[in-house]
Amino acid sequence: MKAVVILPTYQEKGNVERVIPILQDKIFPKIANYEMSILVADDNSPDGTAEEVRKLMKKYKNLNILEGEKKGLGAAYVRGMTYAIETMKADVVFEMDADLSHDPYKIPEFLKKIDEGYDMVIGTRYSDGGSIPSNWGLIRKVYSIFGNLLVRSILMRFAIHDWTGGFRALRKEVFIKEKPKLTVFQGYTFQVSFLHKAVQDKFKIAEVPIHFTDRTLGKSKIAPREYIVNLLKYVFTARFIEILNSPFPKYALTGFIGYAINAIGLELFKKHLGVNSGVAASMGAELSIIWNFTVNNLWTFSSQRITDPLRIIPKFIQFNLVSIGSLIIIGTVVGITTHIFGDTGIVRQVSLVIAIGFFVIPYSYSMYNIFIWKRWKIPFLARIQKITG
Ligand SMILES: Nc1nc2c(ncn2[C@@H]2O[C@H](COP(=O)(O)OP(=O)(O)O)[C@@H](O)[C@H]2O)c(=O)[nH]1
Ligand SMILES: [Mg+2]
Repeated sequence: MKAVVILPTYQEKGNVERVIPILQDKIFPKIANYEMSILVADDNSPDGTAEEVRKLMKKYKNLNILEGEKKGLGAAYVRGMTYAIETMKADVVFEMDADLSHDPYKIPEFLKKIDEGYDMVIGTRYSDGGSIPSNWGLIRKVYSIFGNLLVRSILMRFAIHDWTGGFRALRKEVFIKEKPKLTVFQGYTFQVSFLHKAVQDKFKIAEVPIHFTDRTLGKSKIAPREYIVNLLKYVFTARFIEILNSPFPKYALTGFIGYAINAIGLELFKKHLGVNSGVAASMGAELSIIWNFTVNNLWTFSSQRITDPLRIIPKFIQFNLVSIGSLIIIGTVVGITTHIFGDTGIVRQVSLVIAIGFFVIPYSYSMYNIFIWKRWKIPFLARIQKITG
């Protein structure tokens, strides 16, 4: 198997001089099962980075350089990975900063994960055994930690601890599959978008804890403001598209119609059956529950559809229990708000909307996904999920 370490460089003359000999003389000789090479992806650095690399190429024959226009980090990686895979015939490519922030001695650990069958290996600073530099100021640490936490939360992907880092190894299949989708975000956002696409496509991802060290030579190329704007743009848009493509819009439409069925049912049962309002409302509610269960089962969660007649009845009972939870939520919220703000029509209606929007929707959508149709596998709930059939 062939592995290529890609070093993107812009103005890193002093650093390539140091990192390349370490890789070639100290790391590569220790790796037996891979044929190792380096590809420097330089963007015509004015400081003579490329000349320095060409000098080293006389000594190291598996050192290569690919020069291009400066279009940002992501573009350099896309260009580098394409060249490494198509021309150098790499099976595995590494992303690694050239400024020695990433410890080259960790490379064998990444390859071990690849050997274990993982498709992509992520160096993580924010999990046990990893770290960011202790000499960073408080503000910088907070930015780094919270920025990363924000990405994890918006994308709702908590299993991966470090989204923004750039020390990674991946099989060529991952890049070949994701390359067509990597054209928009060319800067540092490349790291988040690339990883996100790989996660969406269910590539197997492993983590290796790393200690990130501050560079001692040269300057960081990151433009924080531009980076933050692009990053937020990416995570919000990507998450929005994920929600649109999820069962959520169907669930919302079904629930909205269910609400109308409940309201109309209440009036019709009262008028035609002559029952009192409480009974008519309950009948309307049950009709709406039957509607929600049927349509969600046939349409919203069609990929998890329950068809076995023996399972339908217990599932329907479970579904009713979940719905009772919604009723309790609505009763509690409306009860409390009318108690505090006065029992007027406007308070009742506003608090009903709040109860549904902020509590019932997250509650019922999660219950459906976790317990009824089981789209979400939650590790610590696995046993309860099993018991609930
Ligand atoms: N080819 C290329 N490399 C870049 C570009 N921007 C950053 N790099 C390289 O990417 C690596 C990480 O960049 P750095 O500025 O150290 O980012 P930081 O560690 O987040 O501050 C370094 O090796 C840089 O030289 C770019 O536009 N083109
Ligand atoms: Mg750096």
